[in-house]
Amino acid sequence: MYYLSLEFLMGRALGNAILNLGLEGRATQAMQELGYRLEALEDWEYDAGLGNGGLGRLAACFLDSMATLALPAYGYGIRYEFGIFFQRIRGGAQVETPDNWLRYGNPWEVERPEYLYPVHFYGQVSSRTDADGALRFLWADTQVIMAMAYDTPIPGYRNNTVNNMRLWAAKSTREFDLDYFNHGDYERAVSDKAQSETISKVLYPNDNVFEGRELRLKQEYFFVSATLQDILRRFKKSSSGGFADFPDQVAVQLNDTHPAVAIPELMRILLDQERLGWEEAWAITVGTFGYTNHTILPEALERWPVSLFGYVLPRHLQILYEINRRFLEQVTARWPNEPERLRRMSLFEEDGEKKVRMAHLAVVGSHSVNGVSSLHSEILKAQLFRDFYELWPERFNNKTNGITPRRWLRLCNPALSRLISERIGEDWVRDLDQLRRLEPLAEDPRFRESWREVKLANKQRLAECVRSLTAITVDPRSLFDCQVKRIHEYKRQLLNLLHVLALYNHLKANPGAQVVPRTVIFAGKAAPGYAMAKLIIRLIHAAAERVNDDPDLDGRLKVVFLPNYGVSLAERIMPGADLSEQISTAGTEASGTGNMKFALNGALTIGTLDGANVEIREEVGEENFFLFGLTAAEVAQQQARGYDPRELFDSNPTLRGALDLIASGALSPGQPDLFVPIVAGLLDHGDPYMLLEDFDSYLNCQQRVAAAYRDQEAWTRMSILNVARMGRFSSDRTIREYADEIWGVRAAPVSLPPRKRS
Ligand code: 26W
Repeated sequence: MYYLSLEFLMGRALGNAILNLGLEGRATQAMQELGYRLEALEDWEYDAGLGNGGLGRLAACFLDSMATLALPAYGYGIRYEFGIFFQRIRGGAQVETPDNWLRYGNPWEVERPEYLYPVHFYGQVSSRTDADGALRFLWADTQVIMAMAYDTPIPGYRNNTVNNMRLWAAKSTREFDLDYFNHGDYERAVSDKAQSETISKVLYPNDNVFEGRELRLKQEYFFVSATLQDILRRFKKSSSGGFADFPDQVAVQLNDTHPAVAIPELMRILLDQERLGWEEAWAITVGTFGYTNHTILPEALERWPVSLFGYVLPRHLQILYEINRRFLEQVTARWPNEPERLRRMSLFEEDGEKKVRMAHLAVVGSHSVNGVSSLHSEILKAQLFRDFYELWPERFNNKTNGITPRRWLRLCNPALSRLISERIGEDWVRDLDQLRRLEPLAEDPRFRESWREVKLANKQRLAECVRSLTAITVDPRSLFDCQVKRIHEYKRQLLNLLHVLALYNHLKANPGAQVVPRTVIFAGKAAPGYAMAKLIIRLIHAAAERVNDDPDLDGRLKVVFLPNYGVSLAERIMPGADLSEQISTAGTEASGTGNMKFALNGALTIGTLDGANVEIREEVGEENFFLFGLTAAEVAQQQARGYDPRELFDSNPTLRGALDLIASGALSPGQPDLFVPIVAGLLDHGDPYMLLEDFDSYLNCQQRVAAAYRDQEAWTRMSILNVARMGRFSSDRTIREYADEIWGVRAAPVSLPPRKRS
């Protein structure tokens, strides 16, 4: 099984390796004897930040689960020299600096110069007829870049299995050395050589927005081409010849469309190199690939200009045309005389600049298409891929995301893990459904007391982290209200902020008000080119400045933005959270996985019926979940009808008060117009994510949250029940479903002979 992904957000490896290998006791002791704390040592490791957000972290959780389930599975991707940028805050604004994570070397990787493959770009295609009368295609005059393998071990949890993540680095070919002899320009020869190695230099920092850059297309093809050469080498080594059983021996999962060029690439290899006929090659290809969709946001869907695609990959463009011709023939056979349907389904978008629709390619070239939560998979069938679902209903399925309980509970929350294991043993680490056995303990006052003590200690740790990162002091007894994820309009950090400003106005108007003290914590990176997201970060800082410094509030409200959110910071935040903000407009968040990390660490969720929130609520019980807002169906209706945010603005004084605070310039002294685009986006540009529509419902819900928090016994009961019922959201469950229903792959457990004592 091969998991192809442009992103793997691994975070740190040391603690995870020690845990999975069962070396915690010995490693801790060894460090102690040397006069160190293991934790302090762990803090020196750079995060491997080779991803943006949810999709990249999901890939990392999947690798952990595949190894733990002893599946014969490989991760394949790119060894970026620079991962996701470091976020710093200067004057309340995001500043990006390069993540030079390899600066001091990387002890976890093994260089494999023996796995070195040529990858071709550009050039021309010519055709000729063979001696045997067959039409052959020749892709010539290409530029060649070498792909060199770097392997990182992926240890399973205490099962003697170590899988492999193979990442490719670009290396120039010797031809670049000979370049000098062609033009006699030594400096240019060296710079051309260096230029050719830029392919694996840097991760594109966009999350959920497509940018059609030539270098990005080259990255996608570079790693796909090297990976397929490696897969074919391994297949040929172990098979008895012939490709008939290729789909039985090989499963390739495409993590979104980013590696979808693998489809025409496998076709090219089978047709042009292995000389198979089209029909046979196509059956093998479709039988091999599965495609996972992770977003329906139109601006995130990959649509490459045909001119660019054909320039970089001319032979692949030809193959796409032929795939499309045959596909549309099939559509026509099923629905004669429906030109509109052909236009909708084509692999090529024809209005305006002609483009390749990578999502359509991925659906046509895969035997399985899945969404990442039940709601999202239904939306795929009913909307984004509706026509395709009518044609091939059997291809569509759901695989609700999950998270690895090793990193996201056992490793990041040792205190809670200890408390749990004291009562139900340690099997939950491998079998998260075991957490159910905590349910009766929710009624035990002494257990609840211990549960609260653990949470408080984790909040103290988080408060210390807040202080050291921001110099802001927060009270661990206040409600820790957390929204941490990429900054994006659809995730509605602004809605959260409107609540903060409404609270602020309320406290200013009612100085003696007895409210539940809150610490509202934000963290997340904005794509460097996403102006509105960056402005939202500035607004959060402006609000923090205003709120935190106001003596009238005497600590009843604090706002904090933690810089440089990533895997390691998440490991600090999740255990210390009371409230998890999962407030995207219904129908926009494919799944979410942060929602699962919070709930597994005992935070309660305030959320919409979006993504996996729906299933989390079903599992933990509606009485243990704070629900608000329109449903996805209501959002769609409302959008079809068209709605007027001004009306809501005029009729709701609380909302008006909060928005006026932003619009008046009061939060940005000296720059009165700074935040005007934010207010204009809501009032003048139609409020596409319906913040105003959900505002009232959200505020009411936050009041229910505060009321619930006052009753600490009841809150703790809910917290315990949330954790007890999270078993379904283990990525072990998710991976078992992929293995059984899509890949047809079974565990290959490793048993070692008993170790000799020395
Ligand atoms: C080409 C630019 C680009 C880059 C990344 C477009 C889209 C992406 C990703 C697909 C965005 C992403 O990370 N999606 C998230 O995937 C998670 C794992 O399935 C889900 O939990 C999140 O809801 C979804 O936003």
